[in-house]
Amino acid sequence: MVILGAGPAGLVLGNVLLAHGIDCVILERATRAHVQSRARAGFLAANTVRVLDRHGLGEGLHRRGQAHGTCEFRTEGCRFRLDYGSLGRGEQHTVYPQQELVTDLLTRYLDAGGQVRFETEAVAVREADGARPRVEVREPDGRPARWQARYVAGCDGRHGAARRSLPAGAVRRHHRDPGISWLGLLIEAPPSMDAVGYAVHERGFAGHMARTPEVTRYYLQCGRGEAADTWSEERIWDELALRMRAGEHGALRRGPVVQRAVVDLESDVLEPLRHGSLFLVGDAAGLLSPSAAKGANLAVLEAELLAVALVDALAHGDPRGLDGYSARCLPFIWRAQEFSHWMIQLLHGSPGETSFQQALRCARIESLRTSRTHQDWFAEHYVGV
Ligand code: RFL
Repeated sequence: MVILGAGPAGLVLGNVLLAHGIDCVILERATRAHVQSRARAGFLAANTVRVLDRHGLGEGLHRRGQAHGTCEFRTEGCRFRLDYGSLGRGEQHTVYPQQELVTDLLTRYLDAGGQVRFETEAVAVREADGARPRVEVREPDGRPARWQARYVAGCDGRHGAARRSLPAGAVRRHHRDPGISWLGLLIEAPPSMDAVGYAVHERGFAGHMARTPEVTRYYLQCGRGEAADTWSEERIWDELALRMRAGEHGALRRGPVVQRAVVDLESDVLEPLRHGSLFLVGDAAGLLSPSAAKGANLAVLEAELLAVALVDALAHGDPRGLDGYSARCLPFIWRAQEFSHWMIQLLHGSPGETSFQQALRCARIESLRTSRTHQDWFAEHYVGV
């Protein structure tokens, strides 16, 4: 079995396969240090924790993760909190930085004797429609090489070799781009409040999310095509304070900006998630905008579903799980997409928004503030995958 990519998807898959005695190798383009320090997600859903626990992979997050169950909305003239951890199904998030989860999964996989080839870039997957697919790679010294296996799992993200190798017409790509971008910031400062903060402002959205007691993620809606480095620290803090209405609701805790990147809130889903012997998992299967923090959670869920199906096929000669993999995953993916897009509509005016659309958005926020039924629905989808 060849796995492309050592992100959450590839590492959960590798760990479960290894625990069931399935021989596998992970090919990873980046260095180990890079993989272990790439800060992205932080909010793990209750189901993600259950999946990781089922395979003995949750020890670190139970030791160092923080339970989180409150979000706060700030709009013109109104601020309210939802204790989503006690609404809906009563489930909470565990805040645990993605790079720490990846480090735990990688350490566990290597300790169990798993193989990872770092700095080995998959260039193409060939003959995926047959029973002996081949992965062409560039070795760390730049030389070409190839790996062959019964199956290949494409866990190499949206720009990876798995997607690139799909022949035209093999899968359908559903795509949506609402034309909105966020400047994602990691700031070396404690969280400014004990809740996820969503600020809806006429100058654009601003968000606040805890990561660790020392580091906080902030988002600022920015113009499409704007370069992250054109934002000075002064402008960042001015906009954050203005949009989060710090004057009214309390000052933000400042610190150096240690990472910045512009993220376009694009989404897509490939269908089916299989082409012959090549399976798509995580961001390679579908890209979610970070508006509802679902990407890493879906990656873990899909990796488990594929792992179980591969164990049935490779250890017990039963291919039915693999045949059903795509149909099994897609409803989860579409539910997550639906909620992510609902969040996008709630938090931003679309470019060219009419006064009518703006009033609808305010009415939706008001409903969320006042309707217990709406709050339960929100909580169930916000934490659920
Ligand atoms: P990853 O994590 O991108 O890992 C893919 C791995 O494949 C390697 N790779 C290759 N290796 C070999 N050959 C090639 N040709 C290769 N091409 C790529 C890469 O180096 C990498 O190591 O994909 P995976 O495993 O599918 O996991 C997906 C998640 O990382 C992603 O969905 C989340 O980070 C999304 N996301 C969030 N998700 C959440 O669930 N909760 C959050 O709070 C959350 N916050 C976020 C996010 C994503 C963000 N960005 C940067 C888009 C916040 C941000 C800012």
